[in-house]
Amino acid sequence: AFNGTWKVERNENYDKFMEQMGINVMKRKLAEHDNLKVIIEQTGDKFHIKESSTFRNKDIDFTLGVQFDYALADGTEVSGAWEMDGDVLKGKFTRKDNSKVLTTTRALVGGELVQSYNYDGVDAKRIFKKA
Ligand code: MYR
Repeated sequence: AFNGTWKVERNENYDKFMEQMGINVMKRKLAEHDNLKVIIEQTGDKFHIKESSTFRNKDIDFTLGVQFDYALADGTEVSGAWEMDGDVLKGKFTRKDNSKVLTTTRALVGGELVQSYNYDGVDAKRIFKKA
């Protein structure tokens, strides 16, 4: 159901979230308008994701329930895993530099892909439309 090409359409509280992550204002301004596109291909428990933005192009492979390493666009390294809870993807990742936890979910809501983020008490959302 998550399969497809998704383009970010709007953000909610993303600037505050990035600020909490420690990202400086210049990078935050750029990141608000990063034109993020994710192509999701799910086969059973396995996901292949092609991420592209004004920052970079990146391919990510993971299996539900299996830990993997991931670097955010600003270089911050995290390690964690995605799991499926009903129709919702739930991710829990730990920053390697300070051991703080970032949680994220992906859910389909009214034909849109809603990705939520929480870090250190701050919530944000990015909402994607199918391309
Ligand atoms: C993926 O499924 O797309 C790859 C794994 C995602 C790991 C965690 C995502 C957190 C992204 C936070 C970005 C915010 C930058 C301040």
